[in-house]
Amino acid sequence: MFTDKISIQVTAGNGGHGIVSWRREKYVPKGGPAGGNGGRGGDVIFVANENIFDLDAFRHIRIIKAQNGQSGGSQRKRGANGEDLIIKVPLGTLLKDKATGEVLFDFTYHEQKQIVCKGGFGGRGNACFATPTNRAPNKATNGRPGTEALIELELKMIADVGLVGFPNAGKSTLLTQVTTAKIKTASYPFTTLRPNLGYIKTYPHERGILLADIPGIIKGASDNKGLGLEFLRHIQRTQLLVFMVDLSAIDDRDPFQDLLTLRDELNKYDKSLLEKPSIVILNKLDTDEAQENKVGFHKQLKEHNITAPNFEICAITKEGLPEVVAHLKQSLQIARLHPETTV
Ligand SMILES: Nc1nc2c(ncn2[C@@H]2O[C@H](COP(=O)(O)OP(=O)(O)O)[C@@H](O)[C@H]2O)c(=O)[nH]1
Ligand SMILES: [Mg+2]
Repeated sequence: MFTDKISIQVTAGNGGHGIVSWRREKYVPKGGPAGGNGGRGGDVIFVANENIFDLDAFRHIRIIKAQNGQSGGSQRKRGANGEDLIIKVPLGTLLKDKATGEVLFDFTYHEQKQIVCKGGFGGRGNACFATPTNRAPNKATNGRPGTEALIELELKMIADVGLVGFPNAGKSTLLTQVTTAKIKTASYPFTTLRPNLGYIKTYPHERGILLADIPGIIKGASDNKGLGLEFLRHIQRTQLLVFMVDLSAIDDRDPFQDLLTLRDELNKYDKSLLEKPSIVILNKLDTDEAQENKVGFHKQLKEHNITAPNFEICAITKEGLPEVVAHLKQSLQIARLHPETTV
């Protein structure tokens, strides 16, 4: 579970001003006061929507402002109200006061509505101020400003794909290359480590794919070496695992042994992890070493009866990545249609 956060300044519309105006009609020499009232400012209303799955729509929005009410007109005409601004958010969104961190609203069901900022009342025109003793008031009031708030939207997201691999396998590079929307996350509470996340937006009203790089998966992770356990816990909730190996075998590593070690660590922590759908990514195919190692690697995959689909890529040049992303999309679509079949 990862937390995505976005800060936004929200402002409701101001009320329109009332005006001073006088009746001017043919054959009516002394026209009375006829200045209309201003319209009400629009509210900013947040509504939960079950067809939205992330905060991606807010990624580049810093300010949300509803329409102002219009000023009053002559002949007692009332100014038009500002339109309310409806903002859709995914279920599970927390709306917080940015300054205090206090949770103001918690969106839990479809179409749940909250007025977050209230539009200002319109001002009054001079027609409103006429009294028996003052039939020609030369007075109108201004509309009231809409309320404002600096808010934070917070959404917990479950990683769909867990990326496991030794340091330098190219996990961060892969995430950067496939990411279409940057998720801003908090650090883990007990460390300064930030999970390395990639989010692939598929279609506007479809859940995208959240990939989480699970650092700390090294030999001994299941004994909690290198903060392994916390990350392994994240892996349990994912739908699909990506084992990433550096086929160039720098530092005299053995890529296939790396794969076995990764699988072994997962297995030691929770046997069911290896039953999850998974793929194997062979990275750094641009290097001569990888070209040499790949034949042996495939042979050993067969010998060990590891049937997970495998992909040869070069994360740096993006070669092979479209195929990986297409596979992830397809597998997750199936997993989401049949949630009971995955762990
Ligand atoms: N030649 C080559 N180098 C790569 C490739 N992908 C990643 N690297 C390099 O490998 C190093 C480690 O990559 P990084 O993404 O930080 O690995 P991580 O530790 O698994 O996150 C970096 O210097 C990358 O530039 C690749 O496809 N080819
Ligand atoms: Mg990294």
